[in-house]
Amino acid sequence: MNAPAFVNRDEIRARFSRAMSDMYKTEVPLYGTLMELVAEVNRQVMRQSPEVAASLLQTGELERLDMERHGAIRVGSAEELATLGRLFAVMGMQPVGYYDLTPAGVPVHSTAFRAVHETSLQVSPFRVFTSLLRLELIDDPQLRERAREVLAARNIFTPGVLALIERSERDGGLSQADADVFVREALETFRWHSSATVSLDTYKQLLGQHRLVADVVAFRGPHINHLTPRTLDIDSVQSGMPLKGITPKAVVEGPPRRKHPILLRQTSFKALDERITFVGQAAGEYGSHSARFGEIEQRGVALTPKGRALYDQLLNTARAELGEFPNEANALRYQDILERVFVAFPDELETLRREELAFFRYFVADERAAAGVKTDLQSLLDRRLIRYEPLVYEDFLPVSAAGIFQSNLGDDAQSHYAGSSNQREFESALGRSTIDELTLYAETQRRSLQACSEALGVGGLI
Ligand code: OOG
Ligand code: NI
Repeated sequence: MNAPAFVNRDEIRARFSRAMSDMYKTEVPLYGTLMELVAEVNRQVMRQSPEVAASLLQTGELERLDMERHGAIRVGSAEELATLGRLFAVMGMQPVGYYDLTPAGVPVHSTAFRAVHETSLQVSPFRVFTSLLRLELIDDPQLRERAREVLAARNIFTPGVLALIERSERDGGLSQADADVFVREALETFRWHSSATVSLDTYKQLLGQHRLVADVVAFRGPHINHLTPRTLDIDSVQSGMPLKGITPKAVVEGPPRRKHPILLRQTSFKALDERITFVGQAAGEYGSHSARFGEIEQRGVALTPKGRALYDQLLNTARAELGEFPNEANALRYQDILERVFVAFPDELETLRREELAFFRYFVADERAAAGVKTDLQSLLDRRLIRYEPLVYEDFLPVSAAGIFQSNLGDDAQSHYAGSSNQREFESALGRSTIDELTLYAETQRRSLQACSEALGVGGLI
């Protein structure tokens, strides 16, 4: 008997990401508008900056750019998180990183499910920022208990998807036919529902605790709350948004504009106010809820621990000088401060590399045998036998994520929580540990050097 032919997990993820995008386009038409704007700006950058186009071609990012996006969801219990982890594993997505949002007044902690190897990321870089609500931070014990009950009574997965997760775990993969059904059924978990699972009264109490508590507890499932395309020039998209009738948040999150982008810059537009039917409402009676919004991101080079420490230090300096949360009124001042402070972060690729501030991928530039050449990396670079390109950052930033949450929750949502960061608790809910993203970047860099080493027949590059 032949071994069963399983669909590659990367292929399932690519299909799922496409299906998710199609669903969200019909649910939130503004997302389609944003996609068009991003595609326009990206085409323009490619036309105007041949060096950017050449670099993206070398790393393979050019091919993945049009399908590149991340989504975000929020779940309410350990069981939901653990099952989601298993669902994402069917598509080759693993939990990378731990983000604690409580210091920023958002009662969740999070991880990002994504592919971890550069060849898988090349097939589909789809990521989902996934947050677990920290119910223990609800200070009213009665309401906390009520929220727990409501969450315990819901099932966010279809029986079909649960069966296929089990099958994939048991057999080691899914057949073509099963993969098709899996994508269709998995999508149901992320769908928007215009009816709540609680009364308007309970909803308002939950809202009184925190808008996020209401968003997670009052609905049938963890609706995808945004889907974010990747742009090559976020400032152009930011200024182009009003022309398309979209109002962006005042401040682009992350580092300032630079010649060589680092990490991640993000901007978003306000959540939509959507009509909701609550339990017990008469026909024709409605309330509303806002959760879903739009976001754009620009990705730059991944930083080493040393580079990341410098980024965090400079961001803190800029924020301290601003003296308050960035907002509409201080946006221009914040941008000035940020640009001035970040002058201390080198903006030449060779400096970033030599000072080990960022990760790179190395490529053979010339196949000629390296006979007689000293085989250390610097000599090979100097003789242009090897070249390098920035390794793109695949993850998220906690301060930026907090800013994205805040801008969509309104300023009234800036609560203060005494609870401490609790990665161990998050991982015990998830049922496994999260992967350290820095290790992944270091491995990709090392593999690229290894490949050069083998192709040129020289040792000692790593
Ligand atoms: C997630 C917000 C964080 C990002 O891109 O940093 C995020 C959420 O609102 O659920 O998506
Ligand atoms: Ni996002």
